[in-house]
Amino acid sequence: MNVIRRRGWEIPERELTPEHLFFNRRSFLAGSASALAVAPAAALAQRVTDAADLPDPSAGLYPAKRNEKYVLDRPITDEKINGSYNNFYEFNSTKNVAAQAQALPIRPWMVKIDGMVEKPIEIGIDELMRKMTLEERTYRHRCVEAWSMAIAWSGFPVAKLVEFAKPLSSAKYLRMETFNNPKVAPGLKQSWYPWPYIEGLSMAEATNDLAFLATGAYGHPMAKQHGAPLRLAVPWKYGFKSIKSIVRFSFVEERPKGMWEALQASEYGFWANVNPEVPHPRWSQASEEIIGTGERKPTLKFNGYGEFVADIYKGMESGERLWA
Ligand SMILES: Nc1nc2c(c(=O)[nH]1)N[C@H]1C(S)=C(S)[C@@H](COP(=O)(O)O)O[C@H]1N2
Ligand SMILES: [Mo]
Repeated sequence: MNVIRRRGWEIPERELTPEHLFFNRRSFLAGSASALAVAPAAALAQRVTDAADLPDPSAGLYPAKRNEKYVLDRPITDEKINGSYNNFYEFNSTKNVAAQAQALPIRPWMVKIDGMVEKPIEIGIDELMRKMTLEERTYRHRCVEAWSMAIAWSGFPVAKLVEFAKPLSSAKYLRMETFNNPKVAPGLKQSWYPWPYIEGLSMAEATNDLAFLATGAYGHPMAKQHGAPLRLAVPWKYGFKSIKSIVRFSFVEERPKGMWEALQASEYGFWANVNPEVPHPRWSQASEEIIGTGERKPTLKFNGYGEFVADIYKGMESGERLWA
């Protein structure tokens, strides 16, 4: 195993339970015996430089005007802290993934919109952004691992993408897919994960105003480790629902199976809203540690966003499993 130096603010091991906690001991052992996706430092530094040489054509769009409707009950997490404590399993399954993630080329970046739509298209990220008005929103996110962060995203509501895509009325779900290039992201070679990363929303969830597609954070284009150039932000759901680096949106009739659900359906269900009263099968969800502060707070139902989203789930409580 690689030894990772722990920063002072990092959550003590005993309080943190990784999502991927070894579903299959044999594949875990196979993984640690292999290179486990850690590139030699020199090669990594070279790739970071190469990627940094390309100017981001969208830089001029930031900072976007803040939408004051979404207010925080805590300060925004320091950018450095937030940018060095991430989950991005395509690169590796530690929180120390930022340097490796710089290898992801984000231009050109084509986004497919297909399935049950009037006309399937493929569109470059910059053209897509030109069709949208960017706004800034401050959101809190809560990972199922029991840590949380607050961030100022820039982007546009998922509802605007839906409007642009013109889905047929028979479409019931929005299925999203992350890039899948093992040459760039070595975690994708770990064949026991059901790649590519998939996530889904019901149309009611997707068209709720809180469902957001982020292109930027902290007043500039989003850092690659946060899922540049386009990631989902659904703050009332556990972190694993907020798919990063999206390349495809498909409008479908059948409920999509997300990557985590495909891996372990009993722990990571389709609906998976935040509920502190329903423990994960292996640990409590009652409280969370705010990264960078050492502070623990009680977790709120729907992560505190019930006033915006609870209605979506009315009447489903008995028939559907709404929690992770
Ligand atoms: N493609 C992809 N998206 C992903 C993940 C991932 O491994 N791959 N991890 C998820 C999980 S478990 C969390 S908690 C959030 C973390 O987002 P952050 O690193 O920006 O805080 O991203 C989510 N989106
Ligand atoms: Mo997560």
